[in-house]
Amino acid sequence: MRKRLTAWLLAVLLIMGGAIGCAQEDNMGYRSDFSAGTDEWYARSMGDASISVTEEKTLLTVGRTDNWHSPGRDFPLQPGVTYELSVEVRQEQADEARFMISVAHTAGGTESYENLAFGNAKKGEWTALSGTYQAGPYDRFVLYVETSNAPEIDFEFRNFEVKGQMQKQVEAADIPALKDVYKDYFDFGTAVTFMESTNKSLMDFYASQFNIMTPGNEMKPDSLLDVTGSMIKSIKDDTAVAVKFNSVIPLLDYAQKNGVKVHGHTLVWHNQTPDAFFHEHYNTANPLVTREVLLARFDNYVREIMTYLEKKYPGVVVSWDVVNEAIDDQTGWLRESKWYTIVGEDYVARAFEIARKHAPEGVLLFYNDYNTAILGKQNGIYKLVEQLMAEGNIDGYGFQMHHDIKFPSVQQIEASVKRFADTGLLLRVSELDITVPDDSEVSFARQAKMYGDIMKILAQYKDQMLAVQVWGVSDNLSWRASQYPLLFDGESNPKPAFWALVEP
Ligand code: 9MR
Repeated sequence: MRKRLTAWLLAVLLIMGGAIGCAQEDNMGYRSDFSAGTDEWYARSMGDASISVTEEKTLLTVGRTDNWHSPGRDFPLQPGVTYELSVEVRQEQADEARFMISVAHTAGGTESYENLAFGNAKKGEWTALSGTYQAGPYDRFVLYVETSNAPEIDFEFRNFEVKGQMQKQVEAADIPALKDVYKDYFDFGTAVTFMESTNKSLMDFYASQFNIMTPGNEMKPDSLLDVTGSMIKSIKDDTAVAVKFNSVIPLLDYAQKNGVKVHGHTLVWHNQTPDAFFHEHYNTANPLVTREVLLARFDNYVREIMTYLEKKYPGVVVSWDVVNEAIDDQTGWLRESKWYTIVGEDYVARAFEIARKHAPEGVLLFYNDYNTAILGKQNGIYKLVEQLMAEGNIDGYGFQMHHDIKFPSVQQIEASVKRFADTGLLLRVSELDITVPDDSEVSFARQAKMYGDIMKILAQYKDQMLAVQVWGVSDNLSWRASQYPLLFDGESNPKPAFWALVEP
């Protein structure tokens, strides 16, 4: 195991992909050097112009005929992170020339540009430019140095610096893939957020391990419902709904291109649903809508979503959580929510009926909940699921399984899985994670044991169990990051829990 770990560590230490020369480059930033070559700077959009390293170890650009003829270099910037950028430039041909550091960024194959730092360089004087840049949701960033009013001058620069957290080139290293380990049992997956889905190297690593992914937030009503658009549509028809897909598109694109399945989460939930959805004309100052209007809105909402997905991403979304967490932990029956208030006791059944009406053939419909291993709650979930089965619109039950090494016990988990398996429904584990109090070896060993024990139970139900998904990959990106619940540490190294899943 140590050997495999070392191989993995070596692979992930290939940070920022093979820099040459003595440029100072690490996960926190970059400083140009040019003592051993152009250091991966290249002539970008340069016509006949060319770059070379001078005796003073600066990077010289000559033969330009346009302002954007400039040297550029790829940087693995991380969307959302703010960077400090600086460089010193010098030119000998104009009395004064205006310089900029700019970025050419690419998303979905389209390149676009921003100017980030500015300075006026007087003839023969080294001039510093500095600025900041918060990286947007792009999958490629090329930083370059250009002019804005001196298209034909030659210029040189030195000390190009970028400070801030870079993306690691996480590689599908020499470790087993969980999707292969469990290929005769069930799909193995994870949750993925928008930020992760825009990071190509991270996604490649995830796709090397997992064959099904759930958007962590991006298919919830607060992501998919376009409140302003719905408000406008509601002037004519208060049951009309507008939807938007911008935050889930990067994941759907990736999944489609790479043959990864997607599980949709979630059509109905008491959380992360804009209040406007429940009010007349989508205005929270107005009264609540009637049962009929809410159900008609939901019907339109589901139809819009399913139609779009089927048209643009046929076959990608294989299953949905139709309703999430309807049962209250205390009462063991339906929790208070706007859905419950407006529609009444049968809102879950109506949601399934509508989802069934619009779901493409073969797309499976799940009820999803947590704390299934706790008897009081379990009884309520079971009763609800039985009612849904009687109407015939539910395909399966999803156990979230947000656990802790101390609670619940493996026996409780086993009993709950058996009880739902006995209904004959399909099953999935939708959000598995197991918290520990600290990152000590002892805690990680106990965590690994519990992951392994749970997998041994789940494997017994392989005929009904469609997928097992962890709720995130690396501890630092988890919703419970301070309790280290996942399979990889913040550096993408596999933890004992990962190896326990490889050999439970
Ligand atoms: O992982 C999600 C986190 O990013 C959100 O802040 C949170 C807000 O409601 O929802 C998390 O996902 C939840 C999932 O949708 C339903 N089960 C519990 C998950 C963890 O809170």
